[in-house]
Amino acid sequence: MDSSELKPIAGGGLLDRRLFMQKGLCFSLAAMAAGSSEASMSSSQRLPWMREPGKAFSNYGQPSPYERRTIRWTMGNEMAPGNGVSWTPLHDLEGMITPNGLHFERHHNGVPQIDPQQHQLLIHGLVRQALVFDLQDLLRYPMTSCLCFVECGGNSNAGWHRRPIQTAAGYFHGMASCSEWTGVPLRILLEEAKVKGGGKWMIAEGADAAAMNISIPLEKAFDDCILALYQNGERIRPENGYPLRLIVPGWEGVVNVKWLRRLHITNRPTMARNETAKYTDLLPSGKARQFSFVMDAKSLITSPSFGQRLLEPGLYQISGLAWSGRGRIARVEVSADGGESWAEAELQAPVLAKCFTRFRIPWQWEGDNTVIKSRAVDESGYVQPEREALIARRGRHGYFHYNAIVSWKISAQGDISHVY
Ligand SMILES: Nc1nc2c(c(=O)[nH]1)N[C@H]1C(S)=C(S)[C@@H](COP(=O)(O)O)O[C@H]1N2
Ligand SMILES: [Mo]
Repeated sequence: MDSSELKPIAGGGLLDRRLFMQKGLCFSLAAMAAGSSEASMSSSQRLPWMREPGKAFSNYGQPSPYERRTIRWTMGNEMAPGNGVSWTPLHDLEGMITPNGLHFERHHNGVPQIDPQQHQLLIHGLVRQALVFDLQDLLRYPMTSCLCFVECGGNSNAGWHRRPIQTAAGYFHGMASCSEWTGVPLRILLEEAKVKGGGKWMIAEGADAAAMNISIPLEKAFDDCILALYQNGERIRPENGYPLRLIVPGWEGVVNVKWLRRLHITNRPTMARNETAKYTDLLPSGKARQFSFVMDAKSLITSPSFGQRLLEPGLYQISGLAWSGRGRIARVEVSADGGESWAEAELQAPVLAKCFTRFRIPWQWEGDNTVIKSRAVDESGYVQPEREALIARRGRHGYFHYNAIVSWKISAQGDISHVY
C-alpha cells in the first residue's frame, strides 16, 4: 500500500473513514499471523482440541471460559441487596446488540421470580372498558420488534464528579444496553380499552416488591410503546422484566417498567418518587427540570479506552457507540488531537432510530501524548455538548442526564486514562 493513502485527514493521525474498506490495506501484524498459523497446521503440532473429540451438546450455550472476564460489574447496597445497579461491559463488546446476560440492571427491590401462569396485566382508570390480560392472551396478539437502547437517566453520572473517574468505559457509561424487544404494540390494547376524553397520562406499575410506578404521557404510549415479551429472540430475562415489560423507545430507563402488572389511565401524573425526588435536575435558576424523558444524544469511544493499552505506534481502529432518544444518529465526529480538529467516522449499517449505532475510524498513532474523543449529532440537529457547555447549562447540582463528550488521554507509553 502506498503511503500517501495513509495521509491523515485531520490532526493526530485520523485517516479517511473509508480506508478500511479499500483493497490492499493490511496490517503488518496480519502478515505475521499468517506465517504462524501455517506452522500450527502441520500435523506434528496439532493442538489438543484438534486431536480428540470435543465436548457433548448442551441445552443452553455459555460463553467460552476464556471470556469469563467479560462480565457485568455489580454494585449492590449492603442494607438492601436488591437495590442497586450492574453495568454492561461496553468496552468488551462489539457491534450494536447487548447479549442478554450482559444487559445492565437497575432494580429497586430485587428481581421477582414471577410464575408466568400467575401474571396478569390490568388496564383501567379513564377507559370505557377495563381489561385484564394473562400471558396466553397477550401471546395471541400481533407483535412487532423494536431495536432500541434502554438507558438509565442516571447513566454516566460520574461525569458530574469534579475529578475524572478512572474506570472502564462500560463501568462508567454502561447503564445503557441495546436489544431487539418484541411484543404487542401498546396502542392496540389501549384502543381496545377505549381511553376516555380526559385520559392524558398512564401510570405504569411493576409486580416487584418495590411496586415501582411512573407516569407516562399517553401520546407516547400510542406512538411507539411496546409490551415486550421477548428480548433478542428469547423470552425476557427475569432481571430485565420477565414475563412482561414496557418498552418506551428513546426515553429514560425508569419509564421502561419491568414486570409490568398495571396501566392506570389518568388525567395527570401521579408524582411518584422517581419523577419528583429522582430523575429530575435542579438547575442554576433554582427550578428543577421534571419529566425530562428523552435521552439526549451521547457517544463514547469504546476502543481504545480506559484500561486498554496501545502496545506500539501504528495503525489502529477507533470504535465506539452513539445513540439518541430523538431519532437516528446523523453523524459522529472523532478528534485525535484533543478537539483541535475533527473527522467524520463511518457509521455501521443499519443506523436505526433510538438504537445503538456503531462508529469506526482508522487512526495512525505516532506514539505521542494525545487526547481522543467523539461527538454525536442526531437527526434533529442536536450536538453532543462538551462538558463545560453542559455544566454551564445545567449547573453543578445535577446527578442525572449527563451526556457530555468523553475524552481519553493516550500517553506516549500507550496508557489510557480519563480526562476532562
Ligand atoms: N418494576 C420495576 N421496573 C423498573 C425498575 C424497577 O426497579 N422496578 N427500574 C427502572 C430503572 S430506574 C431502569 S434504569 C430500568 C433498568 O432496566 P434493566 O434492569 O432491564 O436494565 O428499569 C426500570 N424499570
Ligand atoms: Mo434508572
